[in-house]
Amino acid sequence: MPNLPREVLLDYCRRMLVIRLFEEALIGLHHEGRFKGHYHVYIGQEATGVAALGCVENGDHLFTTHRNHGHLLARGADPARLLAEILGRRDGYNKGKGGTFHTSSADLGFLHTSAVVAGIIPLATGAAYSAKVQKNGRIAVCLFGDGALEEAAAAESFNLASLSKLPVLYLCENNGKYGHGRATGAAQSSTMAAFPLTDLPKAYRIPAEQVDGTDTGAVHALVAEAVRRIRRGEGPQFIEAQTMRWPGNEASWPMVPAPTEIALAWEVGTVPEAAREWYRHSDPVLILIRELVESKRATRQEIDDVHQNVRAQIAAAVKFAFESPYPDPQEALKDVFAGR
Ligand SMILES: Cc1ncc(C[n+]2csc(CCOP(=O)(O)OP(=O)(O)O)c2C)c(N)n1
Ligand SMILES: [Mg+2]
Repeated sequence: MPNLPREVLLDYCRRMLVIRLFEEALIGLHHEGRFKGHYHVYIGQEATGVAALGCVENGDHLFTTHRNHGHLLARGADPARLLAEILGRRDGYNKGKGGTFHTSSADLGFLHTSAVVAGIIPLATGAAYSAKVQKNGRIAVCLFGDGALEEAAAAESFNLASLSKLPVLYLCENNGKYGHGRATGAAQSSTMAAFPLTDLPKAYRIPAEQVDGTDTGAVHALVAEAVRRIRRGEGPQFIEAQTMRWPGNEASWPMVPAPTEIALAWEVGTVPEAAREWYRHSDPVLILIRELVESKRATRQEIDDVHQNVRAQIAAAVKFAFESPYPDPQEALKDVFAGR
């Protein structure tokens, strides 16, 4: 059970439910044909984003990827403005110009979000360099997928960060860990010759640890310690958070096998047979809920109340986002860097 105050755990649980219900709503809207285009959801990785980003401070520089919705929401993004951005509407975080792949918010610490795999790793390293030169006490946190390690940009960044002892946390979300019954440890979702993935940063003398990315308490403890080391001037740290693939992501367009209900923490009979194993053993939201109730830190009623509030918040976000107008075409070249 996470060694954290009850209020923190309940807040983490709420944030994780915001992410889960936001993503489920998004998938539903897409299936109804209410918006077009590709998008990636953070379902199954909520414990990593929420617990890790609970360890940073305002002013730290955060960088994320194509799978960014959960990271922004973990840091307190308004679901209504985030959805408006994904729909390309005027009230979105970037006035509808960033979309699902590039939503950023400097106020929340996210200086840049890029769907270019590994594109943010050099940028986060540069932000860490700037913080070191300016001695402003800030750190950079770079959240990326296991696939990003295949890119040369990752290796170059690790080298520079290690040589210059830069204040940066590289948080690799390996969402391809093999499930029960398969050859654990045989391969990752990415095609890396290095195994385990932590061998790569270790070759550059960057301390690297693995953690169960579905375990809120374990992620929090490890990230908090890494952040302490970085702030003490010990240089870059690397964490690989491992999660199982969410069954809804098996197809190229995500499907929701079963909408998340609190009751699923105890009984998964309503979930299609093929997906039950994930809901029983690998769903970070249900794992935390089970832990909270079984350790008597929260009652089922309290969790149900949080769930209902989040459900209402997401319904209001959907209404807000669809009511937000598309930007005026004359605004297209405003706030963009592209020159003529
Ligand atoms: C440089 C680059 N190459 C290829 C792609 C296409 N692409 C989008 S997501 C993705 C997989 C990334 O895997 P990973 O980093 O593990 O993230 P995950 O989707 O598993 O969270 C790829 C190859 C891209 N966006 N950028
Ligand atoms: Mg991956």
